[in-house]
Amino acid sequence: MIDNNFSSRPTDSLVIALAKGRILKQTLPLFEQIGIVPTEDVAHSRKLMIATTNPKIKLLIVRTTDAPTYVQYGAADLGVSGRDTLIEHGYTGIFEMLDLGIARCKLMTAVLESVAHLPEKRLTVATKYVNSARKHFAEQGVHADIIKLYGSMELAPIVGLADCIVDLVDTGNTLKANGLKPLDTVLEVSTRLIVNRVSLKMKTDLITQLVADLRTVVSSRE
Ligand code: PRT
Ligand code: MG
Repeated sequence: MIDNNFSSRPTDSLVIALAKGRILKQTLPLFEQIGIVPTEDVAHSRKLMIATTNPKIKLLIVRTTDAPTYVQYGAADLGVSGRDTLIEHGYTGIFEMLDLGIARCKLMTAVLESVAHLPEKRLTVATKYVNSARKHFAEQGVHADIIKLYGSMELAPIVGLADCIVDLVDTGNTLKANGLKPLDTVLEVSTRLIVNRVSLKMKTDLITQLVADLRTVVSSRE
């Protein structure tokens, strides 16, 4: 059991884990509106722990799939992560506080354009989203062997590795460019603000205020 050792941590400051890439790009403008601006250029800096204009708040810049893990173990009090990633992680030690409404997309099944519908046999499915895919096909009563891939999922049906893939779709251009088409929606995805369960107890006032401020910004955008 990992000791989070919260007793020796300052209760008057917060560490927030932010996923690199599109989530980071879309989160920074929200944070800016509540007075949290990184003191250096996050996109170009090699630093992974970055101070902000709010002396109580530091940012950790992490891999997309690692954000929930930093929050789970209390290395970060809060985090920003896609619902896709959170469901794969399983929400252990984590509460979801707010839907930030950014980086929206869908987790979908997809097949070669020439395929009219999924064959009625045991399927081979390639995906990075093993848990979501397994649950989806179980709910449909379809036997599916899942092959875990870490990227370039679109290749799998082309080279005969899988009958179908489960991947994120936004405009659909990536599927189309590879001769694939989307079939069913597995999950509606957007980016969520998450909190470590112990941090929420120890730093209730700071966290409640931050969530309230962000909620105001998010609802003013809807
Ligand atoms: O580097 P990594 O493999 O982790 O992912 P990435 O660099 O593609 O994305 P990143 O790290 O910037 O953010 C990933 C998170 O953004 C996901 O966990 C989602 O919550 C969210 N998100 C929203 C997306 C997309 N939209 C999205 N379209 N993440 C990835 N995509 C990719 C998708 O995987 C596919 O390759 O974009 C392609 C499809 O886009 P369209 O527009 O061609 O359909
Ligand atoms: Mg990336």
